[in-house]
Amino acid sequence: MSKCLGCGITLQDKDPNLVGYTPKLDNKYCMRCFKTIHYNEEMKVEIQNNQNIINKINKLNLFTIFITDFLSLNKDVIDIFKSIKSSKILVINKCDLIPSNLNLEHIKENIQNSYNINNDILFISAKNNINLNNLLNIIEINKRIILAGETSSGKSTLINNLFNTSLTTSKYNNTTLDFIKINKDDVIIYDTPGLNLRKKIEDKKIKVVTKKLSNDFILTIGELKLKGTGNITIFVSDNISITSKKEDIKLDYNYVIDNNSDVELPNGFILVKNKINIMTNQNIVVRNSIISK
Ligand SMILES: Nc1nc2c(ncn2[C@@H]2O[C@H](COP(=O)(O)OP(=O)(O)OP(=O)(O)O)[C@@H](O)[C@H]2O)c(=O)[nH]1
Ligand SMILES: [Mg+2]
Repeated sequence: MSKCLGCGITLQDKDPNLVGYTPKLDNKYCMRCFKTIHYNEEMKVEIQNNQNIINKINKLNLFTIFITDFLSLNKDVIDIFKSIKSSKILVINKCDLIPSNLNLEHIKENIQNSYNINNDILFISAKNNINLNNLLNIIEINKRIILAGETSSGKSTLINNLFNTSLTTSKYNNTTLDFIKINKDDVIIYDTPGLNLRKKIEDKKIKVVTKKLSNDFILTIGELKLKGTGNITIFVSDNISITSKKEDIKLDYNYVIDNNSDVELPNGFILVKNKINIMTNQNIVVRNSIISK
């Protein structure tokens, strides 16, 4: 049975409604990849179970490059990173989007402290070829590698750039459907299906917005509603809407947030430099700030 070169799924010519369909079994790509590559069309598939993917990664037990990006980094992502048993490195991709006034070395130390991890962290841009030589050195040393991480974090883009492969990449979620073993000279690298932790949206730009909170107006950032006192700076994907208006709703959760903290958001975070009091419509997770001094 041959596999699609783009997403790793086993090819089949029986059912156009199932994954892996191609009208001719000697085609190299499935219909879904063909449509993604040529028409940038989204064809949704059933989402795979994260734990199954993690179990398979742990069973292979190879050096793991775990990819995330600056806005996606949160406790859920780090918990999954920690659950990978082999030697590993945390790679923060899409560093081309990080505001240039932020110090990456400083952020790296803060991430290690905030999340209590002692693994190495590397900032790269798979798309813009930033810092890829350092990653290549790590790959050369370890030789047998798994690339894992959230969907749309840029795993397949990275492999294509490093090894001149033609894996399917797209702005949509769940592009890669199965483990894909790539052999290049003396290196073996596995691309893997992305993990699904929340709806990942396309990150074109990071929006940085400073707001003065008030008890009279409700600030809405994506699905989070809050009011309170003090100043905050919001770092989110520019697709996330931020509005402030009078609203007659009850906010049930009360928080005092300390100096130099971040409130995690699904696609970003809120920087709190000086202590604030807020009320919110949902539970929030707070960490020691990864960018504050
Ligand atoms: N700005 C920016 N975008 C990137 C970078 N790397 C990848 N992308 C974009 O991120 C999106 C997802 O890339 P993929 O390589 O398909 O991501 P993936 O991790 O393989 O996704 P799955 O196969 O769904 O797990 C695409 O739109 C890429 O162009 C980067 O370094 N910077
Ligand atoms: Mg992929």
